Amino acid sequence: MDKLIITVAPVGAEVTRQDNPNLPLTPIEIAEEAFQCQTEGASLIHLHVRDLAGNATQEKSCFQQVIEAVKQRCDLIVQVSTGGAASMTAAERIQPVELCPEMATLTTGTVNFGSEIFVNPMPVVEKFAQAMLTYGVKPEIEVFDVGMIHNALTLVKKGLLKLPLHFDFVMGVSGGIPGEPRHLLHMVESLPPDCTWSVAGIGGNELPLAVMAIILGGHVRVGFEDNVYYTKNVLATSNAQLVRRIVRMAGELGRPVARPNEARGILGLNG
Ligand code: KMH
Ligand code: ZN
Repeated sequence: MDKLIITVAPVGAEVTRQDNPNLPLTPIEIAEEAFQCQTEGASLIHLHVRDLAGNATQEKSCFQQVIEAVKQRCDLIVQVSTGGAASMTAAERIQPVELCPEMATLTTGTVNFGSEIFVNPMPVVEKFAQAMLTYGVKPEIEVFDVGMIHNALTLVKKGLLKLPLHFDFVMGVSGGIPGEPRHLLHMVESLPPDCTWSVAGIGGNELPLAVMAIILGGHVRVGFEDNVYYTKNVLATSNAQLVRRIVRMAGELGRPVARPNEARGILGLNG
């Protein structure tokens, strides 16, 4: 089993300070949180960013500022979101890929997203995949439902994605696949050999699915984008607190945690 890669998603496009007052929003705050999370054991940061008014944006210059601030404070693998917010256009969402980050997300299908629709028709997904090839960015396939795995494998056949792929199973979104163990097992069993995967459980799904991933040889994503609570009705004090708990549980379960450069090796990012 590989060492455990812990991804932190410290701020999503939808989460607000009303949900958790400890949410980092500015470049300095996100970079400080990144540093604290790396100190605790994270090796990858999944990034959404905000404009000066605190609104979600995919503006390249805003991403650049945050990426520079993060890189000054720590060595985490930077993965930009191309999902953005459900209301954004594809042209808006793809912008940060042009900054040539180490990784970017690629959602391979459309899904209901609460009361909205997260729109990803295949021609758009193909365009995003082509952009990632052009800019030398490793995709993380964001899977909100099981058909998205098969869509990704179709893109492999078309030469737009390369094996082995890294998948992230986002489980428990209202409209997507529920966060039940049997669904995680089915998705893991649907992957081609040598692919890697992580799980991002939404809300109360975060911790049980993380424990399953630790046991099964997958990897784990935590953070305020997915879950703002530490336990039921108790808000997390920071993203780092959520990372620390996963490190502790991995230790109890005998799974060593990967440092950023070890995670780069596992994900094939070295050169
Ligand atoms: N905010 C969601 C609509 C991603 O980052 O790639 C999409 C999302 C996925 O968060
Ligand atoms: Zn995201």
